[in-house]
Amino acid sequence: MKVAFILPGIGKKHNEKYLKSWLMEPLTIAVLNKLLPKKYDRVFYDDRIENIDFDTDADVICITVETYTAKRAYEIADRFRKKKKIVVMGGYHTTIVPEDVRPHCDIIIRGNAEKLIKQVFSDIEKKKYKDEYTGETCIDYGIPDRSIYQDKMKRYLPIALVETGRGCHHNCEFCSISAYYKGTYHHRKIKDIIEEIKLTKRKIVFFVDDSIFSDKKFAKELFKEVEKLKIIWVTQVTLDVAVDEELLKLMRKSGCAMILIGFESINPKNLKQMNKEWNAKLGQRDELVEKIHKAGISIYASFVFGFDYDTEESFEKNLEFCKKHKFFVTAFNHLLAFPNTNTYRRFEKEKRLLSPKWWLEDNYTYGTISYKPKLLTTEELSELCRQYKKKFFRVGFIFKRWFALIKRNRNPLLHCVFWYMNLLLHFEVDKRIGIPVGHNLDEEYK
Ligand code: B12
Ligand code: SF4
Repeated sequence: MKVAFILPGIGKKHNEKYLKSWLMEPLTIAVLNKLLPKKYDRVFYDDRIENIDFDTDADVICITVETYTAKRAYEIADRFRKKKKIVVMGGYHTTIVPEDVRPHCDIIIRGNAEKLIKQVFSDIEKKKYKDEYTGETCIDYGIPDRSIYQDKMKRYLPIALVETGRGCHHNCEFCSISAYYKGTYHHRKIKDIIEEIKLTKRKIVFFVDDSIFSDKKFAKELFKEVEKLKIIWVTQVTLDVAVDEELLKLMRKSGCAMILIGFESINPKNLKQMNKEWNAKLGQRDELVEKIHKAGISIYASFVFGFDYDTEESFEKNLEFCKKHKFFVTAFNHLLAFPNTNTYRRFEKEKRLLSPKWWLEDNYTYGTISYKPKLLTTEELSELCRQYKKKFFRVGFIFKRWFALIKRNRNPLLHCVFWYMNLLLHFEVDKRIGIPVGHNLDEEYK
């Protein structure tokens, strides 16, 4: 039996390449490749960079589905099903909104695949499979098998993606992690993580965890081991990281160069509404940021606009905050009602969803606001996000922030990352807006 793994792309504008900053190695596929029993043949198509062979001799098609890639995933699935292939779908969107995915596949996998895959494929072989399987949270896969995309490595950004754990102990209203993992957290074995990093041979590692110190004891032990590898690493954490000085010190010593922090909003009323008021209660935000900077760690500050108390002034205030702290990079994104999150349910109740299945709309493009904001119009919200991103990525401000980085951290590799990311994002602001989500990518690589 032969299996084809497919990572669907979001879409891209006609005659333009897929966004470079989205082209990271597909860790999900390496993990699934590891979990699939060795006896099966396999092939992988990365829809972001190559044509899918719809005439493949694979018997089973495994597609990973995120909300943004769902439309494209369904199109691919429908074509394979016409050819009588068995289509299996899994991933975030599948787990969170199975009813959306069900009509497009033969088997739906909800949750983690670790404890299921063997069973599913054995059932397929016996032609006695169920149409739905639910996996419990489990992250015990040993070391992911990247050999399936080794030939494509040059096309991806030169950063290794590694998981240390899954889930997050918080429950923010808008978050898909919270909808998937429901406030739980599980971590891997430290020896597997270290072995994996060594095998990737990369000097920059992105720990893709959403909250790397949900288990502090584990995190501290991990960082002591990572220190021996002499790598630089980046990750995503919550602002409370600044409260524990020992943790910060261990992070820095082990090579942590940058952390993405979801500040989301600096307005306490917004934070309360999104169930993230703990963020504001930690203490003075400015002091916490300074503590992190003082530890030599840079910040990728992530903000989301469009909450109920946001006006144009919120953008200005946020930019002031960014100017004050000269962040490494920022994201000024608009709020999105991801399906089955509490934000989605609230908007549904308040009749504010402009399109309940925005991700499937024909004319849905990246940057389109799919709900009614309270104090801004949809056009204003979209345009303000664009304008303020532009302001942040102005060349003059990039230089100012670089001078601040020189004082904070002198690692030359990090300075290369700084310029690479800032220039890339400087040029990508307008490129992102209007990307047709689910746009048929088939013809474009020929
Ligand atoms: C790394 C990452 C990125 C990277 C690269 C992503 C990539 N595809 O290569 C970058 C930074 C570029 C990125 C960008 C974006 N991302 Co992102 N990203 C992640 C992150 C942090 C890790 C993904 C990962 O590798 N996980 C590890 C793997 C092993 O876990 P997994 O995918 O869940 O797979 C397991 C199961 O779900 C299941 N499974 C998954 N697929 C399948 C398929 C089959 C057939 C089977 C059987 C099982 C199965 O089995 C696996 C093992 O148990 C996740 C959050 C997270 N922690 O997972 C967000 C996440 C996936 N991203 C998200 C979003 C929204 C985006 C953006 C749209 C953000 C934006 N506004 O621009 C873009 C879209 C880019 C794109 N799709 O091309 C959301 C998706 C939410 C949703 N409802 O779909 C997530 C969940 C983050 C969040 N906080 O909500 N992202
Ligand atoms: S802290 Fe981050 S990952 Fe955790 S629930 Fe909130 S937004 Fe999601």
